[in-house]
Amino acid sequence: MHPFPLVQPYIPAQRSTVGVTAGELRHAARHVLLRNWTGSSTVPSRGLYPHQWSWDSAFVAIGLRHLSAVRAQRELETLLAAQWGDGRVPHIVFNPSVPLGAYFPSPDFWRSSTAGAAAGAPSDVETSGIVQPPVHALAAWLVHRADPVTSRRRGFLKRLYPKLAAWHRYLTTHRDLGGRGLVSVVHPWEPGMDNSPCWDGPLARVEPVPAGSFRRADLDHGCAADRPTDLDYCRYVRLASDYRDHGYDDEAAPHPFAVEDPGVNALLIASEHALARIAAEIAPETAPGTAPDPEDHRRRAAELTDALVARLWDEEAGLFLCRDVRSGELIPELSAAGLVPLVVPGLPPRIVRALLRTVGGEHFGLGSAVRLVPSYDLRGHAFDPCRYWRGPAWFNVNWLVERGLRQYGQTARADALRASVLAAAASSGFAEYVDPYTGAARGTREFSWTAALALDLLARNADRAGVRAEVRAGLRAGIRVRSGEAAVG
Ligand code: 2M8
Repeated sequence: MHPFPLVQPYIPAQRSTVGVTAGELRHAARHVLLRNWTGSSTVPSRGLYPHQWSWDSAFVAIGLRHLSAVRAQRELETLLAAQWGDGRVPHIVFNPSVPLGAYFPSPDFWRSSTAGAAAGAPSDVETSGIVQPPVHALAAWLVHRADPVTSRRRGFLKRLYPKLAAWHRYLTTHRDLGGRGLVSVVHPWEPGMDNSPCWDGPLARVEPVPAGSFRRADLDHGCAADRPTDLDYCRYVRLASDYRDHGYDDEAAPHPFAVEDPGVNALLIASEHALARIAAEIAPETAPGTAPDPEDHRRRAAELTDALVARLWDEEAGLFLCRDVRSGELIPELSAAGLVPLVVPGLPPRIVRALLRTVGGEHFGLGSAVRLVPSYDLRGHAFDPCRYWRGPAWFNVNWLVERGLRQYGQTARADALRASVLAAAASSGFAEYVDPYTGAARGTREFSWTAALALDLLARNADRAGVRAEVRAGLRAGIRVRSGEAAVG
């Protein structure tokens, strides 16, 4: 019996317009990144997201390094130039030439340079006041590895190291709201999985601002059925404006929404390991007695890993869950964030075995019901294959899981996932996200991290013919192309 009963035959005559060969895909991805480059950084998408986003830029840099080491370095340098004095890296850096109405919440909502002044917000650039997952040290290390000569010549790591270390310090000190050694997020936009069903419970406690008190810009570009609801937005706005009105001061702000998220904490751990490598790399260029100690970062990574397991591992679910810091309870929703810790090296073997079972089991279905990891439980009460982070498959999440599978020796599964990611990126026109069952494109198209991470996966195998064969096999096995739309089985 065929292992993937949902698979439809691939019809070569109807191949997608971006092409299916590795060369064609690389070419198309490069064009997306060129179009979305502003001169100093990359927008996630020209229409829906016309500024610089924090974790988007980290993923973009990981792909850009295969095109231009200097551009990849600049992507991260531009973001970190907007870092606040308290160490936080804001989730959006606003481009002053973009009209205020193009994105909501705009700079006049966040008012970072005034409301955030006491927390050290820069005065020469406007930013948001919340953060996103700390993928940056991992990205910086990967960018360096792509061209160490140029990196050393530009002093890239030496300049970035203190900023990245301060960023991690902000998270581990100001954001340990649960007091147990893990970072809390204080807004659903912070973990990057904006309207995951995991937030429904904690968010229900938040008093929404009156409907009509602001104007959403996202619906000018996206389909309302794919985006968060108006009520979600009224609560997002309440949380962000209360934080702002407390000067973005974590000690003063009430933070009614405080959640320990396994994705955010796992990425912090992976980035601490990267910081250890960066510290070792720059040590010879640093004045004696002032060199950073890689061991500090390894120790912090180990402590965070222990806390992650102690606080968020759920044996029965076979998955890491989110913890609502305000109620003290684990949140009983299965989200792809719980699989992200696969990127953490050195997890206890029983946990790795359980995660590997869960990713292919009935809730995430990888390799059986679906070919890409969905963002949320396929069997969950809130599952929706189209709506934002409530079910669709996202490319950054799948890139992380691919990396995790490979790290834990699951080469064949990682190869299959890579082929599916590449096939879906090609057939969806580098969509922001796709329906995990059909592969139909959702959200915006020509999305930067989709293109960047496709480039990275293409580059991982030096054997171009091998990659081409894999992409073809993925398409043949899992993609149905009809009227310009593709379907992943
Ligand atoms: C989405 O989030 C922004 C708010 O930050 C939005 O919906 O307007 C999320 O998918 C987030 O993870 C991503 O970084 C951002 C830009 O791509 O869009």
